[in-house]
Amino acid sequence: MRFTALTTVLMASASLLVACESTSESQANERTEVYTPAPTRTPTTTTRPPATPEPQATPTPTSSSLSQIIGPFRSSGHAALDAWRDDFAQRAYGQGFHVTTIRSVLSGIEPMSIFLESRADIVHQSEFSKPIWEYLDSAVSSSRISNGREKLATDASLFADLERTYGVPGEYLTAIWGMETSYGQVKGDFDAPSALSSMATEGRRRAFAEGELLALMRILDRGDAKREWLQAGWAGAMGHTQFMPSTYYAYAVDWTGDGTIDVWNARADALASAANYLSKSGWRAGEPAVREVTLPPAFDYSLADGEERTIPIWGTLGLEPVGYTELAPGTVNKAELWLPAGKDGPAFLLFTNFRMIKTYNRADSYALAVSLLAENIAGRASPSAAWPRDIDRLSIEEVKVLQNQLNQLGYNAGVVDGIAGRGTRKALQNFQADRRMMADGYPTQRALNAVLNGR
Ligand SMILES: [Ca+2]
Repeated sequence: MRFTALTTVLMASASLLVACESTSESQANERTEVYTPAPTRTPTTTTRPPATPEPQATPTPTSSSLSQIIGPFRSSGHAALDAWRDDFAQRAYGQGFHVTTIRSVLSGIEPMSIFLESRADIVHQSEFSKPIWEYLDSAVSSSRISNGREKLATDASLFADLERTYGVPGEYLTAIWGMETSYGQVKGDFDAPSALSSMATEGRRRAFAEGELLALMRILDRGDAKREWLQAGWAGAMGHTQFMPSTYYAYAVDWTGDGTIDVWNARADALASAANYLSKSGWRAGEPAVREVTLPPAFDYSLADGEERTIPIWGTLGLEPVGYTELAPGTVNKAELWLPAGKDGPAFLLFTNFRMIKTYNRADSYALAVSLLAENIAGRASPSAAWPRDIDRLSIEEVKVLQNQLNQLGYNAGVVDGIAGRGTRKALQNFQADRRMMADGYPTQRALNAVLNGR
């Protein structure tokens, strides 16, 4: 989701979501609400001025008098969390937040073991060891597609209004909703202040977590939400479309017009907020995110190199659209060719809107899942080409060997982490191209052998 630091959390958040989804059906607790169409309404919060904390009337108090003003807090039972809270509360006060706001956010926090007994790395690694087709099998499952079609039909007038206002089609909003929370079934029932406070106490992402806690204070000061609503996934992402507090503060809107932005229970508020966020990030109305293509025989796979080229160039190179009459709508200028599973799998042109989805979560696999889910929800079966499920993939340890060897040979595969991301694939492609090999950059046993023999 969105910008820099947040994306990392959401990558982790999405991976946990995927990892947990099969066991989380019992969390289903979606409230039903009636959506009343309001075609001419502008969301009310877009015009509301940002709440700036009012300066405190008193001169800067000393540290001991500060703790008298703010505290004391009742112990959370975790000494490090308590110590961090005392310090952070004083700093929040120094930034001008009211004591009542600070106490509202921080009083009832509880330690969360996922941060304070560090288990997050295990979750992180399991996603990246999965081939993309296994990730897509669960992310774009047939049940998620059929549920998405149902949601799109049920709220047809809402989605039409949102597309008119923000330019984002209903199938994409539905797909993000499905990816983030399985259409509101798995929103997370952690207390957001507890999650972010535990993250801050753990320390590695303290500045980020504290920034998100300050955003929660601003949200309460502005009157958008109530303290007891602030439930989140384990990493602090909130509601139907899993907004981090700072994203909520900057982009969430009150579509229902009741004066609150209830992304937890009012799906119309949450979906409008996601649409507003994508729109403000630069979503291009009338354009897709991806389009599947076929490549001609003897294609130069080194052209799938992350570089954008114009649509006419791709046409000249022999790319053909799959399921459409043209490679891209006329308004599209440039696209990147991506072969997620190398030459033997589906090929896609990626457009600007693919990058917009990556503001939600910067993983290419996530953006592809949203795009394919959207296509399928809209009734267009995609992809049409099969994934190379029997290909001789590399284990995490073998990818490390590949990365290390590429680095030694002078191809910059980056950090040796066992994750074959864009950097590793580009390095492998350059190695292959220099030796006039088929240069798709997909890390197979054959590719590893070539690199090991290529010194
Ligand atoms: Ca509302």
